[in-house]
Amino acid sequence: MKNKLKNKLKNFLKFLKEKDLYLSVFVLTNTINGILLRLITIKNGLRLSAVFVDAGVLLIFALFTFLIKKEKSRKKYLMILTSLMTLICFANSAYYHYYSSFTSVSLLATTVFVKDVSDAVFENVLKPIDIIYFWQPIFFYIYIHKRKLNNRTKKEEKKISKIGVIISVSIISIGICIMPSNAFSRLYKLWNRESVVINFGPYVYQIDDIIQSLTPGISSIFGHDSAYRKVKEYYEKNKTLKTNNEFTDIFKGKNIIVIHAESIQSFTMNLEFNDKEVTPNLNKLANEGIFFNNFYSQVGVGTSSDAEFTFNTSLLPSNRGTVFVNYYDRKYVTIPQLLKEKGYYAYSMHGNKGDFWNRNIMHKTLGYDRFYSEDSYIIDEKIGLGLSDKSFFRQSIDIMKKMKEENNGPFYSLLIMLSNHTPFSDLELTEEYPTTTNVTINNETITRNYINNTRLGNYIRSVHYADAAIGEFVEKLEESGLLENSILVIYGDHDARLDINEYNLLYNYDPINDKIKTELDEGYINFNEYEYELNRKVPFIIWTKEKNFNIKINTPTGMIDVLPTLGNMIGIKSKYALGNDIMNIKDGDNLVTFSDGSFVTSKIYYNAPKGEIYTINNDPITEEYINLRVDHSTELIEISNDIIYYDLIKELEGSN
Ligand code: GP9
Ligand code: MN
Repeated sequence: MKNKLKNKLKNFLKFLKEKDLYLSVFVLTNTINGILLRLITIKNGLRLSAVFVDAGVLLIFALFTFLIKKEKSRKKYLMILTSLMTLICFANSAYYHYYSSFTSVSLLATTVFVKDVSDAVFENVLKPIDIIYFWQPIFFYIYIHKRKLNNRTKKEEKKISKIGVIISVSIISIGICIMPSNAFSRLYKLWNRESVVINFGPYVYQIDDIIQSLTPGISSIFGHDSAYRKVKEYYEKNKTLKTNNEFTDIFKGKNIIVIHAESIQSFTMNLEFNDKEVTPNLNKLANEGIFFNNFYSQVGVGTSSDAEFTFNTSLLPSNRGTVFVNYYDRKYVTIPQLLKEKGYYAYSMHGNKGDFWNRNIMHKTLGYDRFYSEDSYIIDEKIGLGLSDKSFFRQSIDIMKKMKEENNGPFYSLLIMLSNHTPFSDLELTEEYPTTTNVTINNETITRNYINNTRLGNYIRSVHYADAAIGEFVEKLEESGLLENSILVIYGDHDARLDINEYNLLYNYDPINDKIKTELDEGYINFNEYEYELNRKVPFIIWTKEKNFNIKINTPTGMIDVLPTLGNMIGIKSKYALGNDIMNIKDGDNLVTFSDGSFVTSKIYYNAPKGEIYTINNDPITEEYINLRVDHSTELIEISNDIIYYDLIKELEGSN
């Protein structure tokens, strides 16, 4: 038996060498592309399980060639197949560079937004390296061009197919055996896409994604009951009694003006060029107000819209599609709704098209009484994606005054900024802010222009513009009396997705010698991939002209904590909130979970796909500390996703 199998295998390999090598070439070259994709994106190319699964699945696809009779059709089939595989690699590679996640067909509905930000896409998303995968179809075409592909008898082909299937099943089985134990649950749940690509490779990932995206009906029937039980139990177990603290109700009944600050990262608040701050206005508001210094946005692929969603609901964004586009018709408990129960009038303003991110519809779901979009503004000055922030704020003041006159009671207004959107290159209209540094060498002052015209340099100038726009807006609010009895809340919606190498220029430039420091130089900062993650912080500021707080909160805080924290100050509470009131956290440690299961606390950054830990301070870390948080992060993601996917708040409300 053993010898028989051995002989069969031998014969098979001989066959391949002689005539059917094109099947192996197909498998091998596409497997190489799978490795390349993992190397270029997650920097984890050689995980053997993925190599085996890739090769096994590709071999099965390749064997289908034998079902086709005509030589020409066989070539066509293989070329179509190989082009599809290449496209999967290319699309995922390009997508990953922008979203740090893998693409999904459930996002086809959002491609309309990608079209709108196409400038940004072409400038920043497509990197030259992304076209590397196209070597494969070119090579493969040349390779099979003059080859005969049906030079065997039917019997021989049958034999090869049989052995091929045995080989394929065997290597896939080996691949599965050497995977970590949670790999299968991740394949099924698909919220940790990176982990699926690491373990199963891109081709199985994409098939999995297509199946799961196209069969929501089927999976919702299967998963609903257990999801409902799990979510109900979670809230019963975690029923938090309202804990009052010194911030409880301090802003009760005040008007609330929220600024959604596009792509502003906190590190810009610590920068100066030639003694001029990049963000003097934000810095002033942060110093006078309550400033969350260690605040992270927790967006998924829905970026701006996810930030809005988590801010308003204290739920995490969806891992299957985006809430604004795919789950706009669900029931959520939100800040505007809770305020409206207290007599507030809630409205939102944005200088871009109303259907971008499906806001026209989703803002109603979130509870805004009105949404003023591009149509309500005169586009008299354009920057980047549309109306400039300065003009937007100027015109919004008029809307706000009108709203105040027309409606009694306090108001809740949201202003969504736009100008500081990638690619940050439309700077003719932005205020002159030279990102140069002067150094004195031998009594001579020399101006170093090292950062100008880099993407980081453009970003800094663009942030400076956005900050100036906020400054002007606060002045106008004051002039028009809108600051009376009001609080101002500012949040950065997500990071700017700058390349890690750009930061090297920022943190390791040596102006004296006009060069980038290396590890051997004194003062070199090792800005590694984890420092990069920690640096993705965005500002969160609560300010009122009526009181100087001068409070800086260093506790790690996530967008999910906004509703409980701000809610405690303004007198509202959602029983479905998954975040914490940061002011109740006494030991200064909090868990900020990102949608792929990674998290940050005051002690560690945990990278879920890779299972790696980066320690932030020198506090001793126990296994228990990590495991508890890994479990809780998984729980938060699952509860959030189940609520969104199965519309569970509606049911839970109904059952109360
Ligand atoms: C578009 C704006 C940008 O209206 O909110 O969205 P983003 O690309 O940042 O998700
Ligand atoms: Mn945004």
